[in-house]
Amino acid sequence: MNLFQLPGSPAAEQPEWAATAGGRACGVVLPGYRPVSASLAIAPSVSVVIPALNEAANLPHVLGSLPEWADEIVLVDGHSTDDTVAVARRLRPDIRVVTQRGTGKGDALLSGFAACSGDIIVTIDCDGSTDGREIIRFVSALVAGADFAKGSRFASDGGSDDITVGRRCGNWLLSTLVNRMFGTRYTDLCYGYNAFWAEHLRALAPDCPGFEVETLMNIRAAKAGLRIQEIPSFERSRMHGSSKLRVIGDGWRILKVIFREKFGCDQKEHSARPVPESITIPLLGVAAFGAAEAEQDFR
Ligand SMILES: Nc1nc2c(ncn2[C@@H]2O[C@H](COP(=O)(O)OP(=O)(O)O)[C@@H](O)[C@H]2O)c(=O)[nH]1
Ligand SMILES: [Mg+2]
Repeated sequence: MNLFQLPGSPAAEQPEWAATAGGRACGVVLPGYRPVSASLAIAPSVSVVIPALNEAANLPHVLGSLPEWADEIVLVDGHSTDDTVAVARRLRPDIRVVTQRGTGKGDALLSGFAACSGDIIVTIDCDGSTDGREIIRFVSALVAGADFAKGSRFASDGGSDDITVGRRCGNWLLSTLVNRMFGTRYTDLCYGYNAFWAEHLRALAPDCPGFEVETLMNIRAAKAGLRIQEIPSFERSRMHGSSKLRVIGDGWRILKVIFREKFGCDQKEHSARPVPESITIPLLGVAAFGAAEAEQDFR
């Protein structure tokens, strides 16, 4: 069943509620709708940010899994020594390649966010473990009312072929710590698959260099009172190459960021933190119809 009016359809067939349905709809059928599934059309533009450090071999799979309705793909190269950039450009001539200034995944994401022009920003890894076909779940949750759609390998039908026993235990301990300290109900703290409205970049302010970036964003989303929805996601094994994460070193950085966010800085200081000049906060022209696919479990 069609739950929305697409441009070009006879006006008489448009259901009365169509112009007002959806939390952010504004009473008119806006240009730019595009169908993303049989029951969902969106108007907001979607940018996908992919941090990549020597991931040339994984790029065909990663780029091939992205939905064609994504407006912008931003690859953030971490000074790769393989042909990551050349392969990306060959596979997707329209891809935006950003070279990060510093090092680390957090630094890469910040560079990528600054280059995005979309209303919605999705982050996805470049190791072949995260499936671009799940992006619809994240976008559905956002257009249905969430501010921050947070991937989780441990919520309902999520899972992982990639995580080791040690990392699973560490993630559980750190998630439990954050939940106790910040009153959240996160099931997965350290996962790279997330999405949010670009207007919340200032609140999320991911100003850290390394793998602690997802933890920082999750904590700041909670501190800013954003509506957070966990999205079940399945993480497959990395396809080629090996993980850049060091369990002890990066675990320690994550622990430090948790305590810093609790005891080291107040909200006033945080919201005053500068955002790179090139981050734009686009005006939203959003309407969501038939977002039945999105779960309404705001955390
Ligand atoms: N640009 C950039 N990307 C990075 C850096 N470190 C990791 N990444 C990317 O971040 C993603 C997750 O890294 P990965 O090694 O798979 O970590 P894991 O999933 O936690 O084991 C991959 O796409 C990496 O290429 C970095 O310093 N710079
Ligand atoms: Mg990985």
